[in-house]
Amino acid sequence: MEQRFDNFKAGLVAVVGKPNVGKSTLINRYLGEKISIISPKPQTTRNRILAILNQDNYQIIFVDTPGIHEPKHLLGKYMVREAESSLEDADVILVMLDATTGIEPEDRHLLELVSEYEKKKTLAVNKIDAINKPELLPILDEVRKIAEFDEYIPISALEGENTDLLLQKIVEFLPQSPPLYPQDQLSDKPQKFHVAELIREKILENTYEEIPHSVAVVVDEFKEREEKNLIYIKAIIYVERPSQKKIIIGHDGKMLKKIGTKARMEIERFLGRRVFLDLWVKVYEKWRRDSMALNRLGYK
Ligand SMILES: Nc1nc2c(ncn2[C@@H]2O[C@H](COP(=O)(O)OP(=O)(O)OP(=O)(O)O)[C@@H](O)[C@H]2O)c(=O)[nH]1
Ligand SMILES: [Mg+2]
Repeated sequence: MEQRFDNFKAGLVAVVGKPNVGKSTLINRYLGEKISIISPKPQTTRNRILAILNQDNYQIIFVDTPGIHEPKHLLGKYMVREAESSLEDADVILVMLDATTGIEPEDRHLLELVSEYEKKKTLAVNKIDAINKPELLPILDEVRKIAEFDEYIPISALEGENTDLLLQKIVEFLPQSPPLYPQDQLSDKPQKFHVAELIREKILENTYEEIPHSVAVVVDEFKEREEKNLIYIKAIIYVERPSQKKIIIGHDGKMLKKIGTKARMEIERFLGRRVFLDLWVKVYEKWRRDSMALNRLGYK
């Protein structure tokens, strides 16, 4: 029987904010899946990723975006462009702030930018689990001087405080529309993308300083091995310098093994299949500053 969508709502919700405010944490909470990787390091998300929440009477297409910052190289420029362009297509704009840092220049820039859009806008001040409640008021006062929102909601994406209320407001703001994507689809990215990201997440968890930012991961092969009932995945980890390659491989290959084991476990959970993960590390000098390299590594 053909489904009717008389009372259905659907639309794009751009989730924007400076790096590390908790955009991906919030979206994963709503989806109940790790659609986007998360880390305590800023600039974790690098691509615009659609995460699709399907319910009986609505479909929210969350647009997870890279944190908006002052770019220092071509990769950074690409990331900020991905984030800012998501505002154009959005039906609803959700700006996130971090209650623990207050309003910084990057937040101010973004607030000024979104104030130019005549769309439904919600402000979420995140990480309220980590502050004393009186610290919220000065943040909201400062926001009001720069931009006006339809809703102001303090939340904790980590602990789920007020996240239901925020979701309810987002649904209210959605336009009447039939679903925009098939209702069994969770993301706009292929499985290979999510696999590469899960590997990158494990690298972010185990490396420091410049390395997390210098790493790109590409899945080279993704093959069904029916005789063994598993999926063979070959992935290349690109770094910018031989010294970084040495650190990622580690003494006797121990670091790469640790990254590989942790990544494999998450990938198996994500795919619901057994996986053989074959990891290689290669040096690709200055890839973050090279437009051809960015294209080849999936930033296009
Ligand atoms: N205390 C606290 N920490 C949070 C909360 N939400 C997210 N975090 C933490 O903040 C860090 C960044 O979270 P992400 O979800 O990766 O942030 P993001 O905005 O997607 O960051 P980018 O992708 O770099 O732009 C992680 O360590 C999260 O665990 C929260 O509500 N409370
Ligand atoms: Mg993110």
